[in-house]
Amino acid sequence: MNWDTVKLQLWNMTDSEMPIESICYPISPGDVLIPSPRNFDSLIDLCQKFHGEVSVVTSSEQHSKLTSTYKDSAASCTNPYDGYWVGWWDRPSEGRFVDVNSMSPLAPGGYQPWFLGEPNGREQENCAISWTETISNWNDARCDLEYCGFCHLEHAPVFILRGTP
Ligand SMILES: [Ca+2]
Ligand SMILES: [Ca+2]
Repeated sequence: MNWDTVKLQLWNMTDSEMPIESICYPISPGDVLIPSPRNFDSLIDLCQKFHGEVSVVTSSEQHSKLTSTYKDSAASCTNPYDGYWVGWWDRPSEGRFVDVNSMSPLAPGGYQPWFLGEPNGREQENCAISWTETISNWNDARCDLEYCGFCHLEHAPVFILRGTP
């Protein structure tokens, strides 16, 4: 059969226009959870592909919000470890945690709720995560471990397929 010339006829069908929102919907801009674990470099790459950047936690309000979003989606994150990337690292300069996007250090009095004794990983652990289960404090973890993370998107070119009614 030559599919270029074939004619198909559909019976008992009606066509109708439907609003795109009924089929899929855009994710709101802001801190968008990437619900699959990946290492920190891979999260940076992915956020850039979405024309955004890694979300950097800078306040307790934002921290609570992201933690609850993460917990709501923890099943789809299937993290091998508890926690999510919070956007601070000391890879460029050991012991000096900076915002991964701007490379700015934490302002005096800024929000960075390390767990007691953390950060403790010296050159081995350079990327900060927030735990979420029994405590929500931060830990410096190895950057090559896989955690879920968030991208900060001004525009959200990500759609969730909703299925047709
Ligand atoms: Ca370190
Ligand atoms: Ca640590």
